[in-house]
Order: sequence, then structure tokens, then C-alpha cells
Amino acid sequence: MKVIYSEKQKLHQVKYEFLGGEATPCFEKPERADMVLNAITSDGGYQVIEPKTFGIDPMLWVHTPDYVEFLQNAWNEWEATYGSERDASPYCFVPARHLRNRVPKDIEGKLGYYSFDMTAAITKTSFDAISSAVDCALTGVDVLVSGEQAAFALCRPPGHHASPDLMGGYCYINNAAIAAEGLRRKGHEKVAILDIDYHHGNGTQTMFYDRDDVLFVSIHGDPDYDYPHYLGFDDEHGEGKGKGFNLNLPLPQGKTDWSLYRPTLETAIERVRTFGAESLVVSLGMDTYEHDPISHFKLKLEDYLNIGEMLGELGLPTLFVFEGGYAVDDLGHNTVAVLNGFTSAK
Ligand code: OKP
Ligand code: ZN
Repeated sequence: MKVIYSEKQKLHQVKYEFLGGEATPCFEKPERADMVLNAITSDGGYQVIEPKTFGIDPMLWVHTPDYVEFLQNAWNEWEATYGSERDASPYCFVPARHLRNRVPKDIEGKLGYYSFDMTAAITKTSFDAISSAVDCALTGVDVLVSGEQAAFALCRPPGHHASPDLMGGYCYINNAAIAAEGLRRKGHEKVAILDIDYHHGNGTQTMFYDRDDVLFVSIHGDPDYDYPHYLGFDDEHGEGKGKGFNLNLPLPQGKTDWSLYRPTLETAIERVRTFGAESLVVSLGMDTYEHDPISHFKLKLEDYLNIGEMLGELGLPTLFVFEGGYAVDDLGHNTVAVLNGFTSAK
């Protein structure tokens, strides 16, 4: 299996995120990709390749032009006010209630307008990393279209929380959504996205909510108790012709181990099967792990082998797109277990 990765992803390194009433070192850090790459290299069964360059246009398939332009300019505007020591971060937001949905002129107003939380700061070189993550996802699409059964886009920063014009949850541009749309544009009639990150992929859901050609299925921590808090409930089925093409399968914190996860994954896979997908994009978050520092499921190393195998049994051309996973020491082995499971499936 080909793994697509670029060193450029290291150009995104945020100092702090705001959590539990204080600024704490950001969990989403470059070491995450190092750990996965190390495990992939030492396994030996994978071929690591560089992405091709696709530029800005594919971002506009799922994001608004004003948002993409904001991301490109944010650092320079921030630096003009605050200098280069501190990362560009919002402090004030446009909530869904009571305030005006209007883009202000100064950078702090813009940061809040285009964010839904304080976990997605921007640095001088963030956009280069963001852009190279998109390149990895789209190179993965090309690998599938060339006839290979699977590929792994080792993307950083992750993407599944990024909405058409909002960043948040360590995400800026939605790599998996762009990959799914890329597969559609390469002629795949129906594309399924299965999001198995611990957190609901609110951005991806939003992007395809009114479409029947891209199915979105997600297994995640119950949003009544977990991030992203305001989307991901089981009564969100899609709208318009997208009705019936969105499936959320929230699971409880604390007690979700393999015995509960497995039947839920079977339900998810069954939906992908009945949908009749031509290809599958897996938003591969590894934060369902028992030792993940910010999440609350109880999956173990061997469960990841099973997940991979169950996905492989679907028999679909599959692009894995890396999302979350913060238990850095075990992240590589867990990720490789999914890929190995997939490869070994009959
Ligand atoms: C990104 B991805 C929970 C704090 C959550 C943000 C989590 C972003 C997750 N107490 N903070 O889906 O892994
Ligand atoms: Zn996550």
C-alpha cells in the first residue's frame, strides 16, 4: 500500500490550545506524524511517496473563497498587530444567536468569524502545511483512480472538523471531504465517507448534508458529552435529496470497548454496502484508543487490526485519510494495525 506524506506538514506547529480554563501545549503536534511514519517504515510493507501539488482550487470544492483567502492572509494580518511571537488565535466568536453574521475588517474579528473554537491557531507557515495535507489526500485519490485497492494519506493538520467557512478542532481545510469530492470528479458515481475518529466529523457532515452521491457515516463519542458538542446526534439524517445519506452512530464515553464498538462498526459498514459505494474514504482518527489523553473510548491495539480487516472485507477501493489520535507513543503501531488488517482481509 502506498502512504502519501510530505515533510511540509511539520510547518504547522501551534504552541497552545485553550482547554480546561488554561492554555496548554497543543495535543495536535508534528511528532504525531513522525510516530506514524516510523511505524510504517519499520513495518516494511508500505511505500512512502511524496504528494503532487494541486494548489488552491480543490479547496474551493468544499470551502468558500472568502474563507480560503482569510486562511492565506491571516498570519500577515495578525503579525502586523501582534508580531511573530504568538500564534494567531481567536478570542471572540459569532454564535448562531443574536449577533450579526458579518465579516469585520480587523484580524481579531476575522479570526473569530472564521472559527468555532480556540483549538485552531495559525502560524506563519501553517498554510503551507495545510496545503500539503490536501495534496496528500488528492494524491491518494490519484493512487486509487490508477487502480490500486488502497492508499493512506498521512495528513496533518487533520481536516474533518473544518466546515465550508469555519476552522476548529485542529482543522482548517477538510482533507477527507476534498478527497471524496475528488473521487466524484474522477467519475466515481457514489462515494462513502466513514469517519471513525473519536470526535464527530461535523465539517464533513455539513459539506455533504444535502447530497445523495456522498454518504457520510460516523461513529463517535456522544456529542451531549463530548466535542464538538453541537453536531453529531443520531437524529441528523441529511436534508433535501441528502435525506437518508447521513448516519451518526454516537457511543457513550467510558464504556465503549470492542464489544460495543464492533456491532456499531458492522452497522456502519452495512450502510456503506447498501448505499452501493464505488469507493470509500475513511477518516482515520486513532483517538478511540484506550490511552488517548483527550478521548474516552477503550479500544486496544488488537481491535485496530479487526477494524482494518472488517473494512477490507467490504472490498472497496479505500483511501485512508489521517485525522486525530494523541496517544503519541502508541499512535504509530495502532495506525499500522488498521492498515495491516485491511491488507490481510479476504
Ligand atoms: C480533533 B480531532 C475535550 C477537548 C476537545 C478539541 C478536540 C479536537 C479533536 N475536553 N478539544 O477530531 O481528533
Ligand atoms: Zn478526534
